[in-house]
Amino acid sequence: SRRPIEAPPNATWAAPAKATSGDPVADLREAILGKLAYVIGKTPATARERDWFAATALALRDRIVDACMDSSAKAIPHKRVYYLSLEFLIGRLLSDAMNNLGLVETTRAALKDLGVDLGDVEAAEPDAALGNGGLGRLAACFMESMASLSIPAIGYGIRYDHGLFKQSLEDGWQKEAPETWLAEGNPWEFARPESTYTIGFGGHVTMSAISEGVIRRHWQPAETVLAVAHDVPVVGWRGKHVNTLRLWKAEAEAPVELARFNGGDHVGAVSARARAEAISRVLYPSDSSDAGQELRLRQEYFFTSASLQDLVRRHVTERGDLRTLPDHAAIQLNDTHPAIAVPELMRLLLEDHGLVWEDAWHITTNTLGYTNHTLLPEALETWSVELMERLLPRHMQIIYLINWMHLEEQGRHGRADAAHLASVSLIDESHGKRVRMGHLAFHGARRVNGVSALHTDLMRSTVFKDLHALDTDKIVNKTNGITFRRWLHNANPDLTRLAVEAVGARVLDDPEALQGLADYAGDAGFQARYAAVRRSRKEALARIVTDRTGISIDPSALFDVQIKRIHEYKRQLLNVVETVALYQAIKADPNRDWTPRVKIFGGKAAPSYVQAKLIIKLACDVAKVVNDDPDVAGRLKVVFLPNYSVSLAEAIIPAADLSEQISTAGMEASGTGNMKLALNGALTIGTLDGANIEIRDHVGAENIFIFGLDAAGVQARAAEPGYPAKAIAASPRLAAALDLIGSGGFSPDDRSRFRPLVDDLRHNDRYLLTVDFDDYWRVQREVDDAWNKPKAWWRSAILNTARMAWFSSDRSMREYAEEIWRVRVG
Ligand code: T68
Repeated sequence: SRRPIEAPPNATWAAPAKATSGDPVADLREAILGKLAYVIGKTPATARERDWFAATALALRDRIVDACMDSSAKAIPHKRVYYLSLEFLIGRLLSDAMNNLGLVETTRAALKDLGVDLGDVEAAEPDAALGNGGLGRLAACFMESMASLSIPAIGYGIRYDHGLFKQSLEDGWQKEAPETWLAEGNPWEFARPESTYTIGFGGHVTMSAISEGVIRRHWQPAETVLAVAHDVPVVGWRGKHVNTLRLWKAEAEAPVELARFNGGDHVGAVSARARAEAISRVLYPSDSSDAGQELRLRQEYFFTSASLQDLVRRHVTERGDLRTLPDHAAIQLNDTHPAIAVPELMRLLLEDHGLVWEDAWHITTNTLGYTNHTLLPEALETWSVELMERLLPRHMQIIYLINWMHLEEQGRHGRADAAHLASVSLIDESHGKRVRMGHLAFHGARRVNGVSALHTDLMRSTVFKDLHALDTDKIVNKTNGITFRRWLHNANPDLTRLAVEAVGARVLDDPEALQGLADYAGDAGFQARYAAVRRSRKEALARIVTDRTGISIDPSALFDVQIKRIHEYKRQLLNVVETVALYQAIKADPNRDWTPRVKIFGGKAAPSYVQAKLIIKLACDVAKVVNDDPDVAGRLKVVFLPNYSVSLAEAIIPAADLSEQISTAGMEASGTGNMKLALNGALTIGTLDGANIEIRDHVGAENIFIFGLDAAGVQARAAEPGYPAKAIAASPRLAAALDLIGSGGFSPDDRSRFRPLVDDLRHNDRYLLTVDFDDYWRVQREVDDAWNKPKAWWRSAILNTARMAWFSSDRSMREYAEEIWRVRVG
């Protein structure tokens, strides 16, 4: 069943990386020229930026391979982490690679010798947008931190041909176009056709008696697809350790059905191939699950099965006995997308390796861990039993058996009342039979974690309450983190230089050393330099804004930033309504000394999320009116930057003065953008939600702007009938802003355009925007005042940078390693 082996498209035949001239710049320059000539087939005269990028990446990849061969990683590690994630939002890799190898200046100089600017080359790298948002970016940060901490790890995911769609704004309406990051190949990856696995779908289950009284079941899939490995090396800080991100590409067993082709059916001859390859064609663009779509379940099973087959094969090769799998492998499920791993690992152990049920269950439940990222009911994955039976009949049998034993166990412990059984069952029978993937992952895992302290508490008290009661040690908290190499060193080299000058170079190796910056928070000279760094990043962002939107913004204004997926619970609409209220207030009292602000928005909406797209349109329509109104000139500007991405985030975050983290309390599991912005010295305006609470605890309540209801307050208020009407009646300012929006004040061409948004707020307001509005307004005016006291403002900003040290993903990974994976660090 192996596919025919072709030469990998990205094979390299150039000279070995270890050149010997003794001059690192000359060596790298020659290496780049060699790649340009012999891999890309171009001369410096004909090379485009994209060619220089590919040549540079290939030359650096050789260095990574050298680091890999040099490192002790050659020896079989005692235990490996396998991080299964349907998304890895890695963005660009060149600056990570250069920085972690200590080759930024060497590369800059080598390219300069060739008349090429490093910045242009970096800009020519397409973002690998293999994820939607926080969950996918978290996986990328974790991979970098594991490599930096020398935790042996393999990340497993899908090599999507098309990552997250490109967003454009046509007259303020979001339009989606396919993303094509692989159009010119991927110089970072190694195709590994020798690591190819067969993945089955559909069919039926047969039985055979293997000895007296022992029956084995065998799945006979109706359809098979190949999963072909493509490896991207992930190099850690100072090149000490290299891990692998293994992404699976779907291929057909037969590239063409020759008989059909010869019979004249030229299209039909490749239809099976198209169906197979569809699995790794596109990333699902929704950041809450696309309920029930068959292709989505095929993607989930495809990459989970390939990954488990791969790691089981590796374990058998290295250790022989599968019974020791829990000692040598920790498999982490990033959300429920790979939760089918529970029955799949059971199936592999039972059917392919002949283990008995009890042993297989022991191995499974001592190897798997599950991370939950949401409690929103509509985002909790379930699959209809009907679809599962059709696509994965053997897995459905195994799930039923697991569930049967699980419920029997409840009976034995005297917990057999119907309500309890219905609540802990892996099958939801309330509206048709559906498999609850969260329950399945929970039951199959040794540890289950939330991603912030509040979120973990809410897991225990809400969605997983009854499962939690069965084993109160199972749920643990692992607050998210971000890699400082990407989000401080690479995104903000000037600030990093300042930190190094203040507290020493060890800040590069130890995020905790950033704390030392606190000593300089009140120092006027340091404040001036810190502010100058911010100023230069704001000027750079202003150029990008003008380039991409035609809007000119003043770098001396307060840059107020909300960048994240567009979602009602994240409440971009609250920010827009406050913008409208501010616009009205300035127009009513133009002579007051208003604090100049630029409101900057960025983010994509799921293509089918009508309400979210209307919020984008509203932000754009408000921007048009506000930016053209001479009455507010110099005080208020509004910008919606199109096509928000990892690389755009790297430009926006160092330029932000204010970070908007304003979700309805209890709804944002953690947030990680909040951490990136605070690390770069933006002050947060936010609710007591997700990791905001822990950020406040670290930076100090006097260095953050908190407003609104807390999670308990939200629960209580949401139960009061008619709360939006009451809140609007009590707030003339809110009422006026809603009236203006609802009556077409920003949409003269279609006066009823925004009625659906306003009507929803008046009559429904699931996210309690109306209830939090007045407090948000009040605290925004505190922000205005604070901005006018620069000494105190910069002191707070510097303290934010210093005290965000704990939010390094190195800390997160250490905690996972010790408390979930039981794997050695370093
Ligand atoms: C985010 N979740 C959380 N989901 O919203 C955020 N979902 O609070 C948290 O900080 C982050 O995860 C990391 O823990 C997501 O980003 C998705 O992207 C997603 C994608 C597909 C299906 C469901």
